[in-house]
Amino acid sequence: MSLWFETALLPGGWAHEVRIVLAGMRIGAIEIGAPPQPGDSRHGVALPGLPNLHSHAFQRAMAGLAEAPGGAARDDFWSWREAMYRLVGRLTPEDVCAVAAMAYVEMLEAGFTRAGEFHYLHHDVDGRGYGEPARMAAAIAEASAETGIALTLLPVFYAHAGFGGVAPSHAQRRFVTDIADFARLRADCATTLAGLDDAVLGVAPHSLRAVTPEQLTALLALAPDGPVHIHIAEQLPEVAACLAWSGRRPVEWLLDNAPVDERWCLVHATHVEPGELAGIAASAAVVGICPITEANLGDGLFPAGALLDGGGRFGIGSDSNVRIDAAEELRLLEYGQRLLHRQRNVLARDGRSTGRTLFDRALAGGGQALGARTSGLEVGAPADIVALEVDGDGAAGDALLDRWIFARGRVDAVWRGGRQLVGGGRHVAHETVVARYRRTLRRLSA
Ligand code: NGQ
Ligand code: ZN
Repeated sequence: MSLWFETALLPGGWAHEVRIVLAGMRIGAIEIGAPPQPGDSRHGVALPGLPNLHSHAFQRAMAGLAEAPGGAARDDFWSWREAMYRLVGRLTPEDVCAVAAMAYVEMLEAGFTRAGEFHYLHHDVDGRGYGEPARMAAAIAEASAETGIALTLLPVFYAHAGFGGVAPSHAQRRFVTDIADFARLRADCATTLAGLDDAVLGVAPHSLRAVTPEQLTALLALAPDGPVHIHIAEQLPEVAACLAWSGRRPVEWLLDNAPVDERWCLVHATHVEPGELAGIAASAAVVGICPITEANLGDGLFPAGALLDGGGRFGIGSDSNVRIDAAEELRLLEYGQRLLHRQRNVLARDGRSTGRTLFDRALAGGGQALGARTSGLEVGAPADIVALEVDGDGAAGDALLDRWIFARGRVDAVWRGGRQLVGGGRHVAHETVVARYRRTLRRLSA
């Protein structure tokens, strides 16, 4: 089976008339300047699939449903979290599978080929563990298998409601374990993932709010390799609480007290000072920026230009999944910087266009953060390929990425592990997944 593209973004740059010969799940050969052969599937622009480094799939069930003031004196991240916890109180494993499948279909249709699932909804509605500890993780794995998206599962350890070991609230009962239970849960997750192609297992201390320093050390001992993800410095009250607890800002504390290196993904890191930014860059960790969610929740703007100036790395995540769109995440990342600095093309680097810089960095950073390092479309790599429609208007090279991200442009087809999952912009299981998702939402809102 071979695919033929008018043009393709290869690790060495743009190439024309590119045949990609599939060898099972991988790329077997790449021919450049080759005419299409009879039987080749012909397409426009080939890009490597993007990693989505931070998702809470279940939150797709409240997308667009928390956009009216809820009666809190101040509607902000924390009041949104109350609404999110109300959803958490109701979901069954079947619901989670249906909602996650919807989110993963939308991710694939947008050009994401791997999801980093920051998974903390572990227990039954009464807060007790399921008979099978990783029952909820199995629902996530099932949604991944059904939709075909590659999965990096990040089982989350959650123990406290605030810095200094504050007891968890009732609303957090479905998340909470001790280290021994978490070790069993994570081992069960490994078994669950064994049947899933290219799956990666990591570990995720939820945040410095939810985990004590001792627990953080114990978690790292449980997971000596693989990705380590943590939410950090997303909200100013979190920075203030961390300062009150330790005298250090969250990122500062983490860099001083944990072996942060290239395994790590610092999710958000919105509120950082120059010294912290330099520390992140020096550690080779990836910053997990989630522009749509950070805008939706009123988090603030991460200083992305300064990160790049200091040699730092980033990837993008869809986080709350309020809207799932890879191009839009990249666009909003740049637009936030433009509005802040009153300049244009703030994140363009190395003499390349903004779209190209954003895409290359998000590809490399996302792959690193999800334990699936990639330099893109090359022989031996997984055949994770996104085809954009061609407009036939003469745009070429980086302008194709710029147009996809900033102007107009649609994902036409997507292959993940050599299997075509999206054609004509639609996932092969779109209808069934949407129908089941709607039934699930009707039941949840009844
Ligand atoms: C989460 N989401 O775990 O889903 C969090 C909210 C918290 C974001 N931080 C809960 N965007 O951080 O306490
Ligand atoms: Zn998150």
